[in-house]
Amino acid sequence: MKKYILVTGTTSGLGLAIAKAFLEENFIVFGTGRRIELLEELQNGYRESFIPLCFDIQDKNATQQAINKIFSTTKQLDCLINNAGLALGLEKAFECDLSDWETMVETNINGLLRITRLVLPSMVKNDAGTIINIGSIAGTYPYLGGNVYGASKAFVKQFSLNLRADLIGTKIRVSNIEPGLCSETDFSLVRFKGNREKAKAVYENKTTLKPQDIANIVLWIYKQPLHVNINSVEIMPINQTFSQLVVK
Ligand code: 8X3
Repeated sequence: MKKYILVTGTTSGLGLAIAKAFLEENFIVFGTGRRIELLEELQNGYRESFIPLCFDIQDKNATQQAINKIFSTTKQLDCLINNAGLALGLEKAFECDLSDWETMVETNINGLLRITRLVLPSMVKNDAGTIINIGSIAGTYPYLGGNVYGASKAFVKQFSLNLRADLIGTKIRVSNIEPGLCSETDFSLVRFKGNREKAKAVYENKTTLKPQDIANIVLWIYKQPLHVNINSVEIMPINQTFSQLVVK
């Protein structure tokens, strides 16, 4: 029997690598994103195995319509990967743009909440399913300019744990993956609003995680025996580590 998975944010980076990993395992992948041409590129490669859902995760009605489309195709969504999210700006809290904060909350928190809430009842009904949220080490370790981005990922972390609490007695699994520095994504380009120089400098001369590293871990979590729930996985490249507390 075919297995169905929904991956949000599949036009680049982690979402693209995760979608491909599951496509290679013969899943039917619903992939969301705003850039239709990139979704179509993926569809051209994988034909009917990839079903593009082109919409903005900030749009409540469009989200509902996309979820309706999924459930008109299958009654059993086996897995939801909440990957779509973004960081905007790296300014200090008293200098940054308030609308950037609102966009991050709307995407990283509200977008994720809406999709999860719309998908959950069918998983509960089927008493099966896996939800894997893409958090960040920024949800645990504060850094200068991380303000609302980090806070939104702390939300994802705690929401994942609280979902586990609510889903006691069901066979639904919930995991949160918290990657550190990861290149070959649009993350920094988006954070620095298209400034390629600044985005490039974040990764220059550094060993970084790659989207494929995260995709491998997502697949590993999914493939665990059904009684095994990986609560969280925190991943950094070998050369990223902790800094001491600052005293001034
Ligand atoms: C991305 C990791 O450290 O750049 O979520 O915030 S970090």
